[in-house]
Amino acid sequence: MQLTKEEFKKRLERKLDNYFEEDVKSASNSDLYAAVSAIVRDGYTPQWRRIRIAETNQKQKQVYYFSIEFLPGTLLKSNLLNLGWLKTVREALADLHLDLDKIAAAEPDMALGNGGLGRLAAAFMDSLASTGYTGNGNGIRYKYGLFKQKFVNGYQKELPNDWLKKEDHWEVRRESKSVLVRFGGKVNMVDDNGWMTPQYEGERVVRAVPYDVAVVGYKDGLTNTLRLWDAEVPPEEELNYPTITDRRRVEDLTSILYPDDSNYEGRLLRLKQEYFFVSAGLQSILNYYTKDLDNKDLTKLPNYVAVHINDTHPAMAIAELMRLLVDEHRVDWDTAWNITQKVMSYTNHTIMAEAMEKWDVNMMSQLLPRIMQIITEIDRRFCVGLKGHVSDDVIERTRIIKNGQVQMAHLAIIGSHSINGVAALHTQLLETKVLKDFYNLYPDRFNNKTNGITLRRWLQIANPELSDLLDETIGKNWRNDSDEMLNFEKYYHDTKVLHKLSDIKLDNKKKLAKFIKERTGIVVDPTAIFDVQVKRLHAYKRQTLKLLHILKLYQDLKAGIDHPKRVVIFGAKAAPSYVFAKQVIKVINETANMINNDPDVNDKLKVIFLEDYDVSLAERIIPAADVSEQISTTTKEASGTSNMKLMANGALTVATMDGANIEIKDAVGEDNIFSFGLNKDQVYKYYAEHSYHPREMYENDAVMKKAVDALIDGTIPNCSAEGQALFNNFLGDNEQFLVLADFEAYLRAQAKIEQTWKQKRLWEQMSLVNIAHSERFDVDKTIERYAEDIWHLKKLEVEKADR
Ligand code: B1N
Repeated sequence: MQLTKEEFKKRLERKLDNYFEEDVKSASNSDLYAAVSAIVRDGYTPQWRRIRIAETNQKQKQVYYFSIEFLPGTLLKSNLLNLGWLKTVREALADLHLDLDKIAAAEPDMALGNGGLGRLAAAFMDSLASTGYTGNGNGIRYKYGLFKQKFVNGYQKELPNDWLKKEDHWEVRRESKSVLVRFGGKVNMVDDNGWMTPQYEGERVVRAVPYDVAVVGYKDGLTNTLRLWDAEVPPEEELNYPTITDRRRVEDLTSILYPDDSNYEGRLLRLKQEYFFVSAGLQSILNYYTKDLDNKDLTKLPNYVAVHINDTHPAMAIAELMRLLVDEHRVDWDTAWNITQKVMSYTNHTIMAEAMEKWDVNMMSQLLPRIMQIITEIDRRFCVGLKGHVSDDVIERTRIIKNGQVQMAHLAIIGSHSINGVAALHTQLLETKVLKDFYNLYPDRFNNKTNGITLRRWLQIANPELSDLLDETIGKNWRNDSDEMLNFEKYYHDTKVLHKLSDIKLDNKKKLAKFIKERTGIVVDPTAIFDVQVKRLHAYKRQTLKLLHILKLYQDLKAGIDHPKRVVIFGAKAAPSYVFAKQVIKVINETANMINNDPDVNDKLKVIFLEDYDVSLAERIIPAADVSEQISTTTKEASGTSNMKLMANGALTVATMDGANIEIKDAVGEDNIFSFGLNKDQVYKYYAEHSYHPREMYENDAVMKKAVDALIDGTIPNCSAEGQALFNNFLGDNEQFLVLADFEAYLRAQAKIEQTWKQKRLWEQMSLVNIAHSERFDVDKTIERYAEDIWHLKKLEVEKADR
């Protein structure tokens, strides 16, 4: 049933009255949010139930996406959009003098992820439901999401993100689906009627309780499930947890999300978290298979179940499925291994050495004795199988257990039928460099799946004005079929459309300017170039290169050399233990302070570092961007996804030829992107020959020297130690991110940006081309490729959504 405005108003009154004894006039935004979200829940719940029944009846294969992070952001507007109710509800509320955006702002972000990896997992959930595949998320219900970032004297401080303080309106606790997960103790193998069976002694038993969140597909899509696990003391084990400390240790298991992005720390609690959600997820899958589907033949499991391992964090799924099959279901090893490999697939998200998970054998043996035995056996058989077929060196390099450590990527590869990278270059580097030995062993397992983004959120929700312009020009069907966005290119010479495009951008920039004023007190000119770098703070992402450019612009302005007005906007969190990243934040903040308060600069240049970048803030910044900064050291950014969102919103990209930037360039053509910098061969040449000597570059380039010296000559107040740290880093022999090597090329690219900015029409045309070609990064296309090539899914047959 399509919801009418009148019907919505009636329901709203009823909910407000029932829940809060309020009416629309007296209710707070938070009450209104609770009431509207309840109406939304009522809207999808019947279908959610029907889909589960259809799944069981049709026995279609399902994918389970295992990820230690999911980063959906807020759900109210996206659920409204996907139900087809967004416009109606917005208008009905307006009739009542209420503002949907203000009501929606009462929802805390569901920030159970760090950055791109977690956001991708959330995008995949939305897309599976929207394209009609039954796909389920499996993850952790962290009590505290990613920390809230505050700046105090320019330094990053972290505050807990207690997102569950207010009740979450989307989750449903499913106590009946709870399972038990075991840690520690000793394991003895005993002969039970000819089957070697583990007997556990002194282990700790934790209860995993699932909280299900509905994933509402777009329009005629499905309603799928994101299952997040919480840890509790099992009622039957109360006596084994006599003290508060004992109990707290159980609760701690799911209390925090590790705030590291593209990095790895071998902490015991993290290992516990990984096993916890992997074991719980697999047990619930096997319960569904053997009980709900009433299937006793586990050799058929791969026809019904695909498990996807999102980076190595859930790689223990391979050993845990072996354990469940062999120990609990008494499947023989070879058969179990065959099943496991067919079920499992793995995505690699980084080639950064410091992000590669390796667990200490002793730690794993103590925490997960049976899992360690199973991994040891997998490793042994792997080595035996290769002996004589390849050199011993290859075996040594590829085996799972080495130097007292378990290499999780090796486990993931050996136990999966598919291994993919997240952009063409990244996959190529996996095949030819990082995982070369494995590629030689199993060439057929490797494939590329370039990332995608939820265009629905980044256009229809974040940029409704641009979405309306697309409707007016190319018709509305792009909302269902993103291919049609290519038709927007036909308006390349249409002056009216180009003007509209720039009016919309200006409007979005005014809104952001207002927000910046409210948040920081700083006034920015909406007609300036809005130059945006939003992503985690990481040395390889090179916010530092942007900083050097800012210093150069500042020095020019001081010397009377003119530049078009520019507002540089940063959003970035640093991992709390990442010293260098935090030093960069401090120096950028002090530089911003200096520039923003220098009367000589006037408002020619402003630098705004917005606190606490998250999905909601992204929705404000991205539609207002003119320039998208994608300036990582080539080979280091696996894909990037902010590059795609910014492009879809008409920002022009300045980019190294790294990650998916290359594919953006392929899509728009070289005239519609500002590419610069070292290519991958040049980068690897520096590494191979140890021939990067930045000091020479610095001594021989007066402009570079002047910008870099600003870090240490007292130009920037209040950060001499941090400035010195950056200075030393840039000039260090063989500095691995090659910041100074790209400096000059970056300045040239920025000069070209200034030239282009002065040709307003050309800028608008380039922007239009970028919007049109962002269809290539529609996550639904990515998901179709996963579904077809890796998971082998068919779409579920359901009656068209009756919502
Ligand atoms: O995954 C994104 C990519 O677009 C980015 O290029 C890539 O950097 C990012 C350990 C990670 N790689 N590795 C992580 C996150 C958390 C963690 O604890 C590693 N994130 C990425 C999506 O493919």
